[in-house]
Amino acid sequence: MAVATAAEQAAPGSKHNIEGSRQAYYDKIAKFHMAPLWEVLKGLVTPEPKTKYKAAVWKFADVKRLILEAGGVISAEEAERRVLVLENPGMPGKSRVTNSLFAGVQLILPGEVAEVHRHSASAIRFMLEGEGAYTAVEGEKSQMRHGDFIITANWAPHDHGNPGNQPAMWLDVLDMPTVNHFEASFSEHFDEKMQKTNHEDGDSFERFASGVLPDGMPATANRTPVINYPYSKMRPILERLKNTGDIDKRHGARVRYANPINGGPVMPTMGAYIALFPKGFKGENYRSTDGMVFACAEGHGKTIVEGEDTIEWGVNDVFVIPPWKRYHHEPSEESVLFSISDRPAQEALGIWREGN
Ligand code: GTQ
Ligand code: FE2
Repeated sequence: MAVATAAEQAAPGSKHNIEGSRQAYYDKIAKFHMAPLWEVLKGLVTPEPKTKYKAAVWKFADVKRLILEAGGVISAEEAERRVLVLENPGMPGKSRVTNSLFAGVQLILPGEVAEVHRHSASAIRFMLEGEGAYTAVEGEKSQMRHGDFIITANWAPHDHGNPGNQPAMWLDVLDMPTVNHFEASFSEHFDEKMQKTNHEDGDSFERFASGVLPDGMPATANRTPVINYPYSKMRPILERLKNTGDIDKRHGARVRYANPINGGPVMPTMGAYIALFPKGFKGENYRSTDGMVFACAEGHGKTIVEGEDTIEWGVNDVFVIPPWKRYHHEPSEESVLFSISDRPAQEALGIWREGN
C-alpha cells in the first residue's frame, strides 16, 4: 500500500504513531531533566576519534607583522599579557588550538613588564624571536633565547620583562581548556609588579638536570623543577643522535623533555619533544590521540596530513595536527621541530593510543 490513511497512521505500532509517541515521551521526561541515551549514544561512543579541529599553520611572517601592530594598540601592562590567540580554524571563538590546549604568541617590547601573577593553568613558552627578554618563574630569572623551552607549572608565580632593545616574541601553550573542562580555574595577582628573584639564570637546570639532585630530595614530583631547557643544551644532543643514526622513521632524532626527578613528563597535563630531521628525511605515517602543536626552530619543509591541506613550515612557524589524523614530515633541509601535546594527561587517564 503506497499511501497510509489517517486511521492507519494513528494506528498503534505504525511508524508515525511510534515517532509521535516517542517525541511526546521525550518531552515528558525532559521536564524531569532526563533524556533518552539511545538518541545520542552514537555521538558519545564513536568507533574512532572524531574532531572538528583542523590542521592549520600560522606563518611567522604574518604573526610577527600583526603582533607588532598590537604593540601600538595596547601596552603589555594594560593587556596583562599581550598575546594573539592562535585559534583553530575549525573552532573559531573558543580560544583553543586543540580541544585541550590554548596556544598564543606573546610580545614584550623593550622596557615593558608583564606583571607577576599565578594560576592553576600550566604554561610553557617556546622562544621564537628577539633577545634580551626574560621570564621570572618561582624566583628564577631566565633569559629567553630562540629555541628555549620554558616551564611555568601550575600555581607558579611568573612575570616577564624586556630590558633589552629588541621586541621579544614567543609561543605560549597553556592547558586552560583542560583546567576549564574540570571547572577548576583559580588565579591571583600580587601586590608587587615583579617577584623578587633569588636564583640566578640557569640555576634549576644546573641544580636538577646535571646527573645529581639536591640530597634528600623526594623522587615523586609530578612536575619538573627545571625552569628553562635551553636550546643551546638540547641542540648538541640532537646532533649526537643524528651522528649515531638514532633516527625514528616517524619522529626523526627526537628527545622528550623529561622531569629529571623521575623521568616523567615535564608536567601532568602537557608533554613536549624536540626533534631533528636530517637532510633527505622522508617520514613514515603516524597518528595518535593527542593533537600536536609544532613549532619550527630550524629549517623548512612540509607536513602532509591525510585528508587535509599540506602544511608548509619554516623557522618560527607554528602548526597543529588534530587527534588521530595521519601525518608525515618531509623536511626540505635539515630541520628542527619542537612539539607539545596533552599526551601525559591522556596517558595518566589510560586513554592514549598511537597508530600508523
Ligand atoms: O604569560 O602568563 O598566553 O597567563 C595566556 C595566559 C600567557 C602568561 C598566555 C597567561 C600567559
Ligand atoms: Fe600567566
